[in-house]
Amino acid sequence: MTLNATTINELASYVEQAQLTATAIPKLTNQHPDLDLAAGYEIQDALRARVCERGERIVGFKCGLTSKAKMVQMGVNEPGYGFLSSGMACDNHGAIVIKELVHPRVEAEVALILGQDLKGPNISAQDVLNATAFVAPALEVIDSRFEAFKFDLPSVMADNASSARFVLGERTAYLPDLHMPTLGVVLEKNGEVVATAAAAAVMGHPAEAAAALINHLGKRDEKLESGAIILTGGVTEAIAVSAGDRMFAEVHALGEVSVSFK
Ligand code: OOG
Ligand code: MG
Repeated sequence: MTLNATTINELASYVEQAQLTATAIPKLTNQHPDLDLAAGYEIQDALRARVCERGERIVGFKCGLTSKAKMVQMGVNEPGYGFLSSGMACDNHGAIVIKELVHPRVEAEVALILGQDLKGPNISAQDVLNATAFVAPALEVIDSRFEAFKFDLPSVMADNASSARFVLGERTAYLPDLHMPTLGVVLEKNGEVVATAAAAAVMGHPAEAAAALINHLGKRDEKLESGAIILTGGVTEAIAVSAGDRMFAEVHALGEVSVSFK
């Protein structure tokens, strides 16, 4: 790790304030060029502790930058991971207050909900599927706190992988005959199709992304608990939204999910 504990805590507080006040800040590596990926995750851990101190619960984790479309859009070539807290969850077909966010973008994702605890580092996609109780269509609202939505991997992991809000559609019990890679995903903005993909866009299989997340956490001696929600990553590029917009996604065999912005 490249930064000392005091700096890690100060940066976690800086990012937290940017999140709470919906204020754009320069990416952290501008001021701290020695901030590496390990330090980025240390800041994310300190941020997680602060969110829990505020009374929120951790309800799951997310994978980010797991599809080619997302990596190309953001100019990054490796996935990253973040936590999902109770305050980020929004009702399906509900509304999000846009003033609480800096410059939100919406992604269509496949969510998995575990029915058993899982701990890495040697978890396979098949292990994930064996432990999966439910699947659901999801919309993730990401909101980089960094100016112009521009960052590098250490900065974005310090900002909890741009996590802001998420919406789950109805959960379906996961049955092993569901072939996830060929599930079609259609993302619409205000009734117009804006992006399409198959779930295989995420590392060939969304469970591969979930396994990578669990192995990442396992290396840090953390497990995912039964009931945890896993967002496996946007299957297409993220779509910018403003007040009045409604985003809708349908995932074949899983159903629909929508959210509007006011
Ligand atoms: C990082 C988070 C990406 C995804 O699903 O790929 C993400 C970002 O693009 O700001 O959530
Ligand atoms: Mg995402």
